[in-house]
Amino acid sequence: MAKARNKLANLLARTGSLIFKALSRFEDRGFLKGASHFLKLSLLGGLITLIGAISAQEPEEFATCYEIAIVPDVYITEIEADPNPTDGADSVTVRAKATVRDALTEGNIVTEAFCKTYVDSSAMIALDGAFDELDEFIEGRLSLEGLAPGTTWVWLAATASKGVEGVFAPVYEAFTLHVTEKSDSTEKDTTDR
Ligand SMILES: [Ca+2]
Repeated sequence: MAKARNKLANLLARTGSLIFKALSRFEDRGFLKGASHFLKLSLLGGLITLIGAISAQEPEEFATCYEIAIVPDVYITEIEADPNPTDGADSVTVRAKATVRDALTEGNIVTEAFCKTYVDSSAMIALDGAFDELDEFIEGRLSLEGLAPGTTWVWLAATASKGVEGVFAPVYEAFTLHVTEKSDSTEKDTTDR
């Protein structure tokens, strides 16, 4: 019974969208301007009520869509790349600050940090020598070989000792890197002449 009702609701929804499309086409072409608009709205209202009524009779088969908010275990802030723009460099140094979100959980510290581009990825180090605190200043180096001039992304992420790694973590923070060719003034002068 539930399945049949489901099917009916689906069929109605599909039929509704077909009629809706057909009426919209008329409307686009200037036919039945006011009429189709009115029809469309009342038809749509009716269908929604009907589909709602059919679906409402169905407490046993219940589907829920979750929108999951992905919250990082570690916030990455103060991101900078050197040099940026890259000015022909073959690699960049990436620095940032990593801070555990859940500072109230005892013993929660930043344990690892990573950075990556489309062409390279790297583990980052704690600038003070050890991952052992709630926040760490981190640094990594990324090769730019194979990256065409233009704007590209650098992603950074870090893990926490009391995080939920393996579920959604690490969550990467994106940062814009401007890949540019070397602007050599001497060379420019030569070409200009
Ligand atoms: Ca440290």
